Order: sequence, then C-alpha cells, then structure tokens
Amino acid sequence: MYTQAMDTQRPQAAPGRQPQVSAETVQAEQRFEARIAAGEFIEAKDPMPEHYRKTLVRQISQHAHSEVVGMLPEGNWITRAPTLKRKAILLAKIQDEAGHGLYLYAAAETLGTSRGDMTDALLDGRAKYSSIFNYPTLTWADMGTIGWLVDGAAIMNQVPLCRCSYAPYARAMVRICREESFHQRQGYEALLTMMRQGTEAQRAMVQDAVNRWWWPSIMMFGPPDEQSPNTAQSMRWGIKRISNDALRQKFIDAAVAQARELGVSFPDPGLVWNEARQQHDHGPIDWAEFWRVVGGDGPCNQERLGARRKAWEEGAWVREAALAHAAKRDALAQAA
Ligand code: BYC
Repeated sequence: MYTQAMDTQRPQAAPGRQPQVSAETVQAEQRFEARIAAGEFIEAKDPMPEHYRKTLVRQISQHAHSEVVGMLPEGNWITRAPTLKRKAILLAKIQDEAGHGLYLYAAAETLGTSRGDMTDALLDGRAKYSSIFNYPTLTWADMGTIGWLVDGAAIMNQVPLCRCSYAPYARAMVRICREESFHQRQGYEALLTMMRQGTEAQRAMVQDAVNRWWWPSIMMFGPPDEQSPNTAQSMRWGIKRISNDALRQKFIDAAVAQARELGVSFPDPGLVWNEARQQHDHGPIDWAEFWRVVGGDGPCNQERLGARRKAWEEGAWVREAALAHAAKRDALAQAA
C-alpha cells in the first residue's frame, strides 16, 4: 500500500521563487526516472513522484468512472433486446463493465485514494468520464454499434495500457482487454446479422447508428496531440505508450476495412486512403463539440450524472450496513 512518507514530492515554491529541492528528493527522482528508462514496472509500495501518482489517480479513476457510467446507455436496452440470446449477451457485457470499474477503482486505491473520494470527485464534476457516454442510445442498432466502434476504440486505447509503467493498472488492463475483445465481437456480429439477414429497415437502422456514433467514437481518443496537456509527460513516464492521434489513426485504419465487410459507410467524405502515408486521411473533427460534451453540455450529461447520484444516494444504507457489520466483527474479534 502507498504511504505518504514514500513520496518524492517537490515542495511548493513561494510566488516568484525557485522551489527548494533537497538533494535527497533529487536523488529519489533520478532513481525513479532511471527505473522508468530501464522499462521497470512500478509497484504500489515503491517511491514515486507526487505528480506521477496524481496523474495515475486522475487517469485510472476517470477510466473507472467511464466503465460505470458506460453501463447506463446499454442498460437502457436490456428490457428491449430482440431475443433471449441478445439479452443474455447484453447483460453479460454490462456486468463486465461493472467488474472493470471495480478492478480500476481498486487499482486507484493502491495509490492512496478511496472509492468515496473518487465518487465525490465524479459527482461534483471534478473528475471526468469518457465523452462517448453522453450520447443517447436510440435504437437496437446502437447496441451493436457501441460494441463495434466504442469497445473497438476502447481496445485500441487500452491494449497499450497493459504495458503501463504502473503495475497494478497494467495487471487490471490485461483482464479488461480480454473482456473488451468479446464486447467488440458481439457488437460486430449483431450488426452483421442485421445487415445480412435483416430487412431493408434494419439495414437503414444500422447505417443511421453508425452515422451517429462515428465522430464521437474517434473523439474518444482525446484531443489532438498538440492540444493534449498530459500526453508528453504521461508518455515519458510510460503511463501512455501511444499518443492520442496515433491511436486514433490506427483505429480509423482498422475500422474502414470492417465497415466495408459490414456494408456500411462512415459519414466523412474526407475519409480516403492516402497512398503516400499508407494510412487514411479523414475530415476535420469538431473539437468544439468534444469540449462542449466534456464540459458537461452533451445530450445526456445531466441524465448520466443524475443516475450516478441517485445510485450513490440509494446505496448509502448498504455502505452504512457494511461498515457497521465490519465494526461489529472487529469488536467481536478483539473481545475474543
Ligand atoms: N472524454 O491531455 P489529454 C470504455 C480529457 S471506457 C472525456 O489527452 P490524457 C468502455 C482528459 O481527461 C473509455 N475527457 O488527457 C466502457 C484531460 O482532462 P483532465 C475510457 C477526455 O489523460 C464501457 C483533457 O481532456 N477509457 O472503454 O493524457 C463500455 C486533456 O486530454 C477525453 C479510458 O479512460 C474523453 N474522450 O488522455 C464500452 C482509458 N479525452 O483529466 C467502453 C484510459 C481526453 O486533465 N485513459 N479527455 O481534467 C486514457 O487513455 C487517457 O486518459 C485519455 C486522455 C486518452 C482518455
């Protein structure tokens, strides 16, 4: 478990003055940087710079929140799944997301934060969650499209996180990625069924869902590298292994071939193969929309946070009962 005493924290400087950094702190930072440069993994009990710890708490907690909020758009369709098989698959997928949230909250807790603090930060707007979950799920085809594109984007982003320099996060990501792979396949298979065996109306429904989810999916990777304040440091520390733009490009290149096989198109006339780059070019991304949604003004932000707030409040008695039970058990153990 992380302890404060292990920090190699740089003291705050008075305004206009250089911070006083002890030789011991500088040496601890140098040892840490050397471990990172040697490709070593950092464990919870190892010394680490305070900024490294904070960056991880920010990213891992936001990732956990995304998994949990991500259950909401899909939960909307459990009672309306078209067959028993589709309903069972959807239920399993949503339960997986809950599990991912739990592994990730547990990984963040190894850094000295608590589930309660992380939840407070989500509910009072200090912590973010993925922009993608602020869009509505209007038809059954949205379930397949989320699996294909949203989980597909998540896998592209998360596979490199299995090699994140912080070992508890990397270990959680290995299991999460295996499950995400099933999520992506079930989505693509549901869409293939509608496209190949469905009616004209079902094929149109799939194309409509793809039209609505394409741009938000490629925004999931975050702002362009030159506007990403965290990427450079996170890559130096081996938290992020591949930049936002590089991951977005890999995703787009893979998705084009999958769309062709499926028989759908993407709503971007600028999406063309560039022979010289051996990659696809794409049209301009509406970053104003992205920042609006991240800032709380997307189509479903209020609804999503409202649902999380309600769940947290309605679960208060369970947390209280669990704490009371633990206290009683401890008292009994001490008496014995
Ligand atoms: N949405 O400097 P940048 C899932 C924020 S869950 C909202 O590039 P960073 C799934 C960013 O936090 C998918 N905010 O940041 C679940 C930062 O703000 P703060 C979630 C975003 O951290 C259920 C600011 O913009 N995946 O897969 O270096 C069903 C500047 O960005 C977004 C993860 O969380 C966004 N899309 O890079 C299906 C993976 N993008 O924090 C699927 C782990 C950026 O400074 N996270 N921001 O206030 C990461 O890989 C990185 O945190 C990100 C952002 C690539 C997301």
